[in-house]
Amino acid sequence: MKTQLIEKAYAIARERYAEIGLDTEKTLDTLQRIPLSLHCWQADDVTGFEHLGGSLTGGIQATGNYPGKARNIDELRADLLKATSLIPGKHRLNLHAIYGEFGSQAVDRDQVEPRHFQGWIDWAKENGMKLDFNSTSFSHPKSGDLSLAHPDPAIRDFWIEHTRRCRAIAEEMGRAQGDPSILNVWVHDGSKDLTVNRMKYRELLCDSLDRIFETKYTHMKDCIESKVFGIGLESYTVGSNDFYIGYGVSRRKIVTLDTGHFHPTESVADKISSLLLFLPEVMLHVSRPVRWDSDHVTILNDDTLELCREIVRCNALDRVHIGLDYFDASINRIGAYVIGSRATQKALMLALLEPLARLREYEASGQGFERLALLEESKSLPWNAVWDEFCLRNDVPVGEAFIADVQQYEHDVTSKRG
Ligand code: RNT
Ligand code: ZN
Repeated sequence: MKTQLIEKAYAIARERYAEIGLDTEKTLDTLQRIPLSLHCWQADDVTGFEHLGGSLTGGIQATGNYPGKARNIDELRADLLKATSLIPGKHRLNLHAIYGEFGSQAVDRDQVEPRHFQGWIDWAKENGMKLDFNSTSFSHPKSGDLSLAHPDPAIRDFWIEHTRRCRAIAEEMGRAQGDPSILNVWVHDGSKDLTVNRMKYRELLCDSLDRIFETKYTHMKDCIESKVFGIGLESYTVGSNDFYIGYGVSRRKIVTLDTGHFHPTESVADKISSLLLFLPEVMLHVSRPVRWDSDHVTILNDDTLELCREIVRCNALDRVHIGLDYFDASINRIGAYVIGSRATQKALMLALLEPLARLREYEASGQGFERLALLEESKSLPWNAVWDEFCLRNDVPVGEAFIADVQQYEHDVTSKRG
């Protein structure tokens, strides 16, 4: 698209928004300062760099066999840089414990150390990125249906040790980057069939977490992620939403809301204000649930939009951390990063361009028709011209132009991978 045309459209959009009391320059500025935490695991279908040779377990699945997945750390880094070159703004990188630099060594989960992530810390610094982190309880011989809630003390202790070490790694990342690294703890623990001891496993999980969180750190933040069910673990999830809200509020831990981890008609957006009343911060895993799968590529749909609107309406952009979490192995993986990230940013932009003051006046004076009418009309205000301007100013492709860049990279790089 011609630069001139983008700027012309933006100038008109700016005037149009000014008419309803919105300053698009302010919107551009705000969006510029919202980092997404890009999940490292879209590039390689959640494989990681351990040398255990097992498959993906823990009730999650990356379906599809599109060629070109990243096979090692260098390929993963190259793919991430390609993706971020097509996404406007500065973003964070969310690593999982299985993505350490283990060399040719088999480093078991209870042996991970900050030094295995020093390369990432250096690389992130070089590329102006900050790191977040995740413990990995799945894809391991010691993780059957249970990990932190395992009744066998040896297995439970193993996972407690792993998670403790992950906190120490996140602390080191946070210290090095001068900004807290957020450590997300998600465990798949659950049961395929009816369980008659729901309480027991929850007690074990609660105790494990208390032991994990014993050490106080200052350069990292803890968050805990619930789930509704996993594949093969359909009847019971130890770490349910209720469990983690209770745990988070009583222990002052950040609750992670993964948009794919709730019943299909439940609104995740509606949870933001409730959580923020009782906890200082919230972490998000923005995803797209489709039937049984919680991890399709994020798109600009009503769910994503409503989620972002709620963050803005709660005036909570500085209290909500926005991470992405999906893994699609059926399409170009770099393209998947770009689509999901840009969709989330578009949703944030739309949310920022809501004529909130006017809507709230209507609401306060009981003008229901006026509120609904303005909500509807604001959907078709020229926000896309503001979005294009945002891309232009960030020197990334405008509109669908990124498709060609992804194709080019596929032609030059990923298609040559075995
Ligand atoms: C799984 C959770 C979890 C994972 C990552 C890989 O259902 O969403 O966040 O996706 O840890
Ligand atoms: Zn998640």
